[in-house]
Amino acid sequence: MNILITGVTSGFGKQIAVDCIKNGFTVIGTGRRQNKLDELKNELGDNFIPLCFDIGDISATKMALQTLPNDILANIDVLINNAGLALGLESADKADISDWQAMINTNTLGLVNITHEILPFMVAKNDGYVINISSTAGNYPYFGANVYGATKAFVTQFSLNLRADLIGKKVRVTNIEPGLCGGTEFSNVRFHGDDDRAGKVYENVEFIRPEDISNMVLWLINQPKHININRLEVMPTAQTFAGLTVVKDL
Ligand code: NDP
Ligand code: 8X3
Repeated sequence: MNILITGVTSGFGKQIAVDCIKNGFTVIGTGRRQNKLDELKNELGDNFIPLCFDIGDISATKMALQTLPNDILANIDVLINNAGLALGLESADKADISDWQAMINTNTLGLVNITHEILPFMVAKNDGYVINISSTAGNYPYFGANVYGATKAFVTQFSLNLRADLIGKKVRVTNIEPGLCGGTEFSNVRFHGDDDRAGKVYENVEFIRPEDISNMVLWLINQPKHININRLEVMPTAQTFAGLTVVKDL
């Protein structure tokens, strides 16, 4: 089985890549950091094919995919659209426009571009699986999530619309919507390298771990092909839906 995972240089993507290799799959793993991809190649061996490119850059994405042997590119069994990021947690009026643009480029345009490259091969084979990593931030608003949450709402609706388009085809689509997950670089990236602030997000909380997300992905992949899990929303037990805030004497 050939699995293309975007964003394997840390977090969920890395854990999913490690577990997929353990299960005997061939993993095509992407990211922008060549050194991290090299480390993974050393660790994971021949069944790991690294591809270094910025997913927000459509021509770089196309060029990277074209370096794959034809029999692999045309035979991706599972595409896991995981690469993504949040930048900033300011209210919209104080946010940095370049942060917003980077999130849109990566989380929505990047995801759409690579899906557009791979999906026709799956449809031609009448076999395939697209797993998109969205977020609870796409389902519920919270302070400072402004554009990040909006990009994830896009991912969720894109997943559901892909399912609608793929009626009559044996190509499955699942949208995974996690809440608070630690053990990744997510908050370090969100806070632009302020690791102390990032660490505080996870203090005294039993958060979801990359292993939990990877287990879910393997469970999904192992479901019989006549079943499509449309969406999987998962939070730590310690987290629940946002309350509706009321400010008195406004
Ligand atoms: P990490 O920051 O640990 O991993 C993100 C991965 O995405 C890295 O491998 C990074 O690689 C890659 N990536 C980011 N931007 C780009 C880009 N422009 N081009 C190519 N690759 C890119 O975060 P997580 O593992 O936590 O996050 C993975 C996904 O899960 C994201 O989509 C995130 O939004 C989502 N998510 C995370 C949650 C959490 O609480 N952690 C909860 C819900 C969803 P590199 O830097 O090498 O390019
Ligand atoms: C990541 C989870 O709650 O930080 O998507 O938005 S959250």
